[in-house]
Parts: sequence; C-alpha cells; structure tokens
Amino acid sequence: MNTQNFVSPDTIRSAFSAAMSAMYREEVPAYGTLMELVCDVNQSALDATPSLLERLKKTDSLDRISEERHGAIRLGTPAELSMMRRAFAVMGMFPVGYYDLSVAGVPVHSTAFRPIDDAALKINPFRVFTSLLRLDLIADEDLRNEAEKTLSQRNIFTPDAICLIEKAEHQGGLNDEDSKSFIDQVLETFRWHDEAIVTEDLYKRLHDAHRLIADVVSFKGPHINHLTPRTLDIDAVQLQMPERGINPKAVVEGPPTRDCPILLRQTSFKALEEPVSFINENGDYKPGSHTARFGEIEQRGIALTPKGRALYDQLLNESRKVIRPAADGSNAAEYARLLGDVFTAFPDNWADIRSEKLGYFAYSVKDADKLAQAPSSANIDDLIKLGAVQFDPITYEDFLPVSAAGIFQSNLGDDATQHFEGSPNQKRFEADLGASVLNEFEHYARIERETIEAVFSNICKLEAAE
Ligand code: OOG
Ligand code: NI
Repeated sequence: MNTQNFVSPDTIRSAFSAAMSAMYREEVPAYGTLMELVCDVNQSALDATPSLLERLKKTDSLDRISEERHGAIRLGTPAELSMMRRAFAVMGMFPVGYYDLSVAGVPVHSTAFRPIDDAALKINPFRVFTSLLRLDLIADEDLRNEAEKTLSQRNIFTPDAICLIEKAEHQGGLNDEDSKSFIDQVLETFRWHDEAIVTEDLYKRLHDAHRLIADVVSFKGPHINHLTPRTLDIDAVQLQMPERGINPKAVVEGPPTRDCPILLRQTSFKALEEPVSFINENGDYKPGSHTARFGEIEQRGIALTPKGRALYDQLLNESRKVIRPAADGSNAAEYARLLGDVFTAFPDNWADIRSEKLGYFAYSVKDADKLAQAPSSANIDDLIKLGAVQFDPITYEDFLPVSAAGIFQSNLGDDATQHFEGSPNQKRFEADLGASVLNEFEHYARIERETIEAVFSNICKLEAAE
C-alpha cells in the first residue's frame, strides 16, 4: 500500500465544498445573488477598516473570506446518518456537538461534521449541520409507519459512492482519480430532485404533521437545503438583501452587534417555493410545489466557556421573555434594541472576558526577552501583566440550538411553530451515528490548555539555554 499517492482529506473537502457551491448556485440563483452581495459587503468592510484587513491578513486567507463556511442536510434514517458519517470522514470531517431541536418545536436532533484541528480548519473550514428526523415524535402511528416505509425504500447514496467510501476506509485514503469520482458520486446525494417519491396525498399528510417531515421523507435524497458564506458585516448584508431582490428572515439570530464578537450570528433569506411533482398511483407525475431551500450568512466570534455560555443563554432568554421576534419582522428593530440593552451585562472587552473566564483564548509569546526574565513562579496571568505573553480569542466553530431553531422555523413557514415534548437523546443519536460526538467545550478547553503549555515549554527551553 502506497500512502504517498493519497489525496489529503483537506484537499478532498475543499474540492467537495467548491463543487457543492457551484451546484447550489446553479440550482438556486438567489443564492448566487446572496454570494455577490456578501463579496461586495466584505470588500467594503475591508476598505473601510484597514486594521481589519491587517488582522485578517495574519489569520485568514483573504481570497477565501467570502467562501462557504457551512451547509445543512436533513436525514431520514440511522443507516443514512451512519453512512454519511463515513462519507464525511473521507473529507476529514467529524461529528462535533449534539443539538436537540425538539425543545424548539423541530422534530430532529443534529450534529455538525467539521474539520477539527486548527491546520485543517485553516485549509478549509467547511462543515455540514446534519439533522436526523425523529419519527418517534410523530404522534400519528399510521403516518409514522408510512413515513418509515417510504424512507426504508430509498437509497440516498449511489453504489459507486458506497464503494469509494469503503475503499477509502480499507486503504486509508483515496488516490487522485478515486477522490475525483468520490466527489462526483457523493455530490449526487446532495442534489435537488424535483420529482417526489410520494403521492400528493401523503405529502400533505406529512406536511400537516410537520413541514420538515415532508421535506425529509418526500424526496429521493437529502438535498442540501442551504449554504452559508462568511460575512464581515452581517448587519449590512441583512439590510441590503431587499435591495438585491432577496427577502431576509425577520431578525439576525444569536448575540447582538458588539465590539468583541461572541459565538455566532446568522441570518438567511427565506426559503423559496419551488415547483416539484408528486407521483400518482399510476406512475404519472402531478405538478405541485415545495418550500425548503434558502441561503444563509454567518459571522463568528469567540468560543465561550460553559460559564460564558450560561450567561449568553440567560441573557438571550431574558430578551425573548420580553420580545419574541415576530416572523413578519414587525418588531425586529425593537428586538434588536432590547437585545443590545440586555447584553450590556456581557463584558465587551477581551481582557474582562478573559479574566471573568467567559471565553477561550489562545496564548502566545509576545516578548521572548521578557519571558526569559520572568520569575519561575510566574503564572499565565503574571506573564500577561509583564508583557511577555499575549492572548487572542479562539473562534467558535460550532452552532447554537436556539439560533438553529430560528433558522429552521423561518424557513419552514411562519405558521410552523409546533410543540413537541422536549426529549434530548444523545445516546440514541450516537448509537444511530455509530460513533460518539466530540464535546465542543472540552475541545476548546484543550486547545486553550495546549497553548498555555506551549508558552511554559518555551520558558523551559529558554532556561535550558541559559
Ligand atoms: C439546519 C438549520 C441549522 C444553522 O446554521 O444553525 C443551521 C436546517 O435548516 O436544516 O444550519
Ligand atoms: Ni445554517
């Protein structure tokens, strides 16, 4: 076996996300318009703020600033989920985090497949928010059985995709030619199919149970339902969408605009009504429509510790107790104002966020001479005070359940809010996935700890050299 010939998973992921982007722009022209807007806004932000440009030059690849950072799919069965895990592994994407959306009226639970280490994230951070339908939350037993039967008859992967996944696992990688076919074959799973695999009657019954159930069960595969480029100014994109003829959701999800961005802010244009056809008993097709696909944008900030996250959740809850953002946007400005006010309780400078242990930071040597002179008893705080060490926020690479629910809801139709018994079941999800998910907090804590250890190992080296 010659591993030299294997294409790196990072390269496969980059090529896959580029292929998906091209396919989605062709399938959903409004998404192409959003991409153009994002590019323009990002350019203006860089022109207006030279310090931002300098900072991004150091940490990011500027030419890829406006590229997709994530996409989302919704799967129907445990077998689909576990094969999807194996497909993503070939691209260096692994399940991180568990999100229970049932509490928010959406009958799914989810994870995000993403690159994990810093080098891989830098090459291409593309991730896929992946949900599994929870048929156990459908109350109507007949409907549940029908949905299950329909799902059991579909095969969302091409036979060649499965062969190549198995080959990659067996060999430990794929060569150039195989990796190209792998991308082509796996892309098929994400493609839109306008011919439903159900009758109009079943579609309607699934749709009445929950719009999302109809979206998952009625089609040949789990079409990518949105892609999400990164923006440097989410408020500007939200504001300018209507000028470009695209209809934004009512409010930006997540924290308010701040000097020190935390976690994740997201917004989207509302899902489009698209023509589809339903199968008849006699095998003919009957025209209809389905609303599922949209475009989203994201802006990321610092990863919060459990303490910081608890404060974020508390402030978000407080705001939403006073004003729940209305789907029609009628109280959007009021909500944004209130959110801003309530979040003044969350420190908005990096030093306080760090000293109050609300966020995760990466530590590095700022001045080697000062470090060499530091007393051996100095801890990391002392080293910062001495000017020997600096700290930078670690970016949050994951998702937020309340925000995700808001994205789901605004794209499921504004009448779709429904109540399910909140019932997180991570054990079940992991059994279906065939693997456990990485705990995101432990992951960020480890990154932080390793940077601190690296600083102290520098001191040891300096002492040894004396
Ligand atoms: C996924 C919604 C969640 C996000 O960015 O929070 C999501 C979906 O609509 O399938 O993508
Ligand atoms: Ni999304």
